[in-house]
Amino acid sequence: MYGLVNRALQQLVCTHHGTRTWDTIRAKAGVADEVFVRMDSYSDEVTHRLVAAASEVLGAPADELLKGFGRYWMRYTMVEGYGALLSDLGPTLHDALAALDAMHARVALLYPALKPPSFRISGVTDDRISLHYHSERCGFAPMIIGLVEGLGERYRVRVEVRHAVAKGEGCDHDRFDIRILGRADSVPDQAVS
Ligand code: 1DX
Repeated sequence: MYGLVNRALQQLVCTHHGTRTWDTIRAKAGVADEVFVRMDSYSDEVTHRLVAAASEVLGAPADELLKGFGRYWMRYTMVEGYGALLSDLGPTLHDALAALDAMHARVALLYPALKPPSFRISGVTDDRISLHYHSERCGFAPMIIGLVEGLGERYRVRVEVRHAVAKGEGCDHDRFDIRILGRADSVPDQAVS
């Protein structure tokens, strides 16, 4: 994956736990890079090893870290100058989820080494959406939960995301069942941290 992903992970850990903790994680993961180059390609293994090491060092399940990383990615890419890509996904969360492939197609025009995941929606009602996630990659499903929660923050709606079907359980992709619980205005900000 593009170095941007590992940069985001580094930034997330450094912000919450400091650079010394990051160095411990990096050493445990056996990753020599002190910085990641945004537009260089790295093996997915680097990201997986960093998440596994972070899980050990921080004493948090890897799935939880990936979920938090998904939420963080939405804010990080905004701040790092990719906001425009994410700002015209449409007026509602439904629209945004339906527009993810088009968004990735635009990113891939700019960054040809991108191996974008693919998303499809089904079962749409006013407050429910199923999101089908196809990817060449394995192990990132928990991050998708956080990404959808992060999109929810963007649209100021409270969402509940359930990993309904995991890839491999007789299915070639993951499915997430999303429920929109209401406007986010009334939520205490623990939902944002
Ligand atoms: F629901 O692949 C909302 O490298 C979602 O299965 C999901 O193949 C938003 F400059 C710039 C660059 C760079 C911008 F080239 C990426 F470096 C991409 C910014 C997407 C914002 C996908 C990152 C493929 C790298 C992938 C989990 C798991 C997708 C990460 C989340 C908006 C992004 O992203 C999987 C790669 C961007 C860029 C967004 C992703 C690669 C997503 C989402 N992906 C690189």
